[in-house]
Amino acid sequence: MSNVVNSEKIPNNVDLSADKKLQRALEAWQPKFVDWWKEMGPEGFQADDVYLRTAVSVDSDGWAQYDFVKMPDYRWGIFLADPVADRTIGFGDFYGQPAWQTIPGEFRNALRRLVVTQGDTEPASVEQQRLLGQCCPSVYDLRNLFQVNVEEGRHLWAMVYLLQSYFGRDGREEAEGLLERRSGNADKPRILGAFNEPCAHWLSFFCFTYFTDRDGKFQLLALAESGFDPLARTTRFMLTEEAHHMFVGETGLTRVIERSLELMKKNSNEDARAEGGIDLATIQRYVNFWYSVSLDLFGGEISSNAASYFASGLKGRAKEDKYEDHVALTGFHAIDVPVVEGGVLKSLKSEEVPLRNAMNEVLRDEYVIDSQRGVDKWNKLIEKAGVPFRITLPSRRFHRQSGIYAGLHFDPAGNPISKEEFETKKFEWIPSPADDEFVKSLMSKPIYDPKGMANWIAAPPRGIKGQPVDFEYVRH
Ligand code: BYC
Ligand code: FE
Ligand code: FE
Repeated sequence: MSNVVNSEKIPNNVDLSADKKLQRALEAWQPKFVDWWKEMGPEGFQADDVYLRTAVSVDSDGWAQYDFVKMPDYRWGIFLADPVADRTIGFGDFYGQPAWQTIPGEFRNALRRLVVTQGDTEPASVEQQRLLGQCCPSVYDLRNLFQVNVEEGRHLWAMVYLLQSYFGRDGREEAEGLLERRSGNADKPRILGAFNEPCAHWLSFFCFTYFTDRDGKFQLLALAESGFDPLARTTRFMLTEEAHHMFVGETGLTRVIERSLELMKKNSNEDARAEGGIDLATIQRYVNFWYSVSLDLFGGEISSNAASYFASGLKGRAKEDKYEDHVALTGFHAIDVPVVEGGVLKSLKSEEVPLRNAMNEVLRDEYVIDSQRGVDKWNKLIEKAGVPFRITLPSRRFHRQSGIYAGLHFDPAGNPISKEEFETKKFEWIPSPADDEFVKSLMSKPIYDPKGMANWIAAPPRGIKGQPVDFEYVRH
């Protein structure tokens, strides 16, 4: 196991004190990060004691410590999963060669771009979520929000460590840039679409952590295969934390649905909204929205960028081991390509795309399957309650802003429709401003009493780390 140093300014298991130049650069970035956190992190809770887990090692049993901490004092550290002895590159043109401990010059730009794109999403999500504490459904949920936030902060540290140690001056500039862009800001937006969307209430938060953090899971799995070993090791450890973020999303949506079903039973018209809950049709619209913007995060269906990332050994497929052919120079992947004539979408045509160019789509396929799992569980609950409604994931063509379906119009089943039809029906399918207002109105009074639980959500079955559900997780 690698040595962990928790006594230094920056906790780490990378022997930071042996590299004074790097240590100084990171220690110079640290106060800027804390300033960013105070400005853009959870608003109104910076002085509170919060019951948080902190990564303190990469030991599979006991990697985290739980204790009360004020968020600006959180010990954001740099942890890389333990090295695999004699690791070789698992895919692409360099298949079988020793993994790289430094960056081959010709891949420097591509790799920097991947690391910056990954890094940019982490602070972006904290910015998107910064006001949610002020409309929280319970102290338990408030704590989970902050847990996700501080860990996204640590993920930013993970990428900044790579930038500062392997990319010289460019890396230092990129590290500054990561603190300068702002989610949703027209002049200096975050890089990827979904990370500029407002996340104004907890229904969006749960959809975000279910769908958007799940893109994180798959992108991290793909980067964990990287031939650049420090990137592989850092993303492998990030995945340990990621599981909790998706847990928050999945159980959050489960509890909203449970409560909705209870409220429907109470109401003579089975109207959950009339009882101060969120009806299933509204939940479906938020699922449609966050799922579709998260599908965009996988990049274009046919992508020469993806092909060259794979060829160069920079970014593989999730769980590359389970594939037989790691070179992927001969295979094809069928993609339904739009046939557009005179600006009008005529039909879809299945095209065999060379596998390397379809790597974004291969990863998206895995994501679609993984996303369906939670949906199936929700539908079991709904079925058990005797309610005929079913939650569905829309077609991957629906409401896309990037890739081959962007700019075209499809219904949730994936049938091509006209722009006019889409405009007429869109608020049956994605949330309207009125939906946002309604959902926000349910959350106008935050619950800061540990014994309380908002009316629109069921209580969780258990608390955190053996504590009761009504434990005072945040001393506000
Ligand atoms: N929005 O070849 P294409 C997470 C750009 S989430 C805006 O299709 P490529 C987290 C693209 O940059 C995981 N622009 O794309 C979750 C390119 O621009 P240029 C984040 C987009 O390069 C929750 C052009 O469109 N990690 O960790 O194959 C909370 C066409 O490029 C978008 C990563 O993303 C978009 N959605 O793939 C906290 C991993 N999509 O070249 C954290 C690193 C594409 O024309 N990134 N573009 O200027 C990558 O692997 C790739 O960059 C992408 C895009 C998969 C994102
Ligand atoms: Fe993250
Ligand atoms: Fe996450």
